[in-house]
Amino acid sequence: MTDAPTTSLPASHPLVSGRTSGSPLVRALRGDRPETLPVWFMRQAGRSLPEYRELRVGTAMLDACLDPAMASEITLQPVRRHGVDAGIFFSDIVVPIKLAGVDVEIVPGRGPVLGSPIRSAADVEALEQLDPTALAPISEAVARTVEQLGDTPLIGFAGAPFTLAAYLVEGGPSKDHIRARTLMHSDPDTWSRLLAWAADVSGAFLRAQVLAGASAAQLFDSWVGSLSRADYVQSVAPHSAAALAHVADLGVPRIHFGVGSGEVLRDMTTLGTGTVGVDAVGVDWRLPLDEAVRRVGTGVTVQGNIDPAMLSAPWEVLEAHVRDVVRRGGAARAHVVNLGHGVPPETDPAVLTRIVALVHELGDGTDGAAA
Ligand code: 1CP
Repeated sequence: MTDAPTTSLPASHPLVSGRTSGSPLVRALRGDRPETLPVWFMRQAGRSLPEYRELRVGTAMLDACLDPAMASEITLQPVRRHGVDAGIFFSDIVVPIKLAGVDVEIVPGRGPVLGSPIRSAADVEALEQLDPTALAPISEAVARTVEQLGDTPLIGFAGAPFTLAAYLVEGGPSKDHIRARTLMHSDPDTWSRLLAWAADVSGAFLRAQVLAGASAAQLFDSWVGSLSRADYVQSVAPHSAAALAHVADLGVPRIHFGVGSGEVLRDMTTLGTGTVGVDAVGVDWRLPLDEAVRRVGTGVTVQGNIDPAMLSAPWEVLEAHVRDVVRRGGAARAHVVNLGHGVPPETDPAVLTRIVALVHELGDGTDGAAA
């Protein structure tokens, strides 16, 4: 195992007190191969669980995120049910934007929608800084959750500046993020100031979660796949690096995930610099993990990449796929098993529980048993 990095976390933090520092997730993120592979699922907290749907009745999504008792309970539900190796904090990438005063709601069946999109230099100028005291409900929810999780680590997360900008500029979900990419080229100065603002807001959100007890931090750049490599390196990666820099002094393992990221996977690993800049890189379902390792090298842990579409396939088909993912992940220094993107809402939760049991039977993933 690599040495624990230096940290300015409080002594009571689970990574420092030792509660989570020896967990399979943290060990794998730091480059070790624990006896059993860690597994968790993006979007494990949410719509696939009946207990989630029941609890959410009558509460709007962002209100649920800002209610510490409810956010904590929703975070814990999949950990109890599936026996996954980590909780992911129940929140949303637009929560810190809302706390900074932006008029945004999450519309059921659609996603984040803004009252008015941010498109001009004046719009960006008018954005306010996030008052750190506004993050109190987040810190409280994380602290409550970590208390209940015991030795199981909690993953904190935030949206990467580009993915946030895709919502801010478009005003809601969009297919190819055309308006956002146009702004990047037509007004690079406004673009850069918008992404710098988003990096600060996301970075503060991430830092609050880690200080309150999260043992890992994941940056979601879900829409990075719509960018060319040149645009990513020049106009996006430095801002993602700035967002992650908010937790650099804390020594918490950092995961960088994107969808459709094959062209930029190496740059997501280096954050646009010459050397590895994160502990783990999340890979979507399009790229086999051994090919991902060929692209990013063995200086970083890989996370992924069960195809979410396989969750509704017959078990024999899914099982063979999971075994193949684990076998290919054997090429990496370490592997955190996950999906290639989030759990689809219609997924049968029993299937997720079964995957966890299977992965835990496959040992450290390198003994060929998975073949
Ligand atoms: O009513 C509901 O249940 C709303 C559905 C929902 C949920 C459960 C949304 C709206 N957000 C969430 C929670 C959420 N969002 C989590 C919780 C923890 C977990 O993973 O279990 C996380 C990590 C996110 C992050 C998030 N929000 C991302 C990045 C991850 C990803 O899936 O790519 C993105 C892109 C969003 C925006 C968003 N929020 C909600 C939706 C439906 C969307 C996507 C909309 C679109 O397609 O553009």
